[in-house]
Amino acid sequence: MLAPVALAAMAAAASFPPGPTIVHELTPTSRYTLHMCLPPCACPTYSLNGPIAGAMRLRLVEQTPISSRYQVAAVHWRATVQTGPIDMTGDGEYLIRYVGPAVFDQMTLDLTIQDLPWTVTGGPSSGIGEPPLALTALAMESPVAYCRQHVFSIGTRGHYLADLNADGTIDFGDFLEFLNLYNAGDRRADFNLDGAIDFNDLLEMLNEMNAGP
Ligand SMILES: [Ca+2]
Ligand SMILES: [Ca+2]
Repeated sequence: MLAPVALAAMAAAASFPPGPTIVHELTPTSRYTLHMCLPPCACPTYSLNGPIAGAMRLRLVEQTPISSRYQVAAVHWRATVQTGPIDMTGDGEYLIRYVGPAVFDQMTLDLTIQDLPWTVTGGPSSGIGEPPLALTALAMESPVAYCRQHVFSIGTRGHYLADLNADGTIDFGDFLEFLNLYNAGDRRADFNLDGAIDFNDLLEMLNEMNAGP
């Protein structure tokens, strides 16, 4: 049997209305490093590195007086290193904690990189805000496994998915813009990223409008 406190926590989590989806694009200074041949491998250690680009989506899913938890979804990043492109996809969470006047943030991502699963963690970034519309100098790394390690130094710029006219808010003007994109078959109307533009995307747009801000 679940304790009353646990039940209350579940009810609170279930009833929390999710916030609007924020699309975070990596900024051009974002870098990726892949360390190879780490111990216990006996080959000479070397590193590949290069810029990394792409996007991910953040959405507020839980808020308490001392923390905000954002679901991270649709991570689609491509690093370009000396041997060519390395694609990575995944999801995770972004947590902001308030301890007195201090603010801490942490990103945890479950990524698939070259067909292998990796958990990447990092933080804090600088310039933390609510909602997080920019992440600056966020350093993340994976554990060492398969004799290698993934290291990231990223920055992002965020905007609301539904803010199609880029004025910082979500309102009827964005809905009209969505209808234009929808009718034109523009891929920006593919809100659920399934490759098709259909009624499900329209429902997503309505959900985003209800979510605010
Ligand atoms: Ca707008
Ligand atoms: Ca779609």
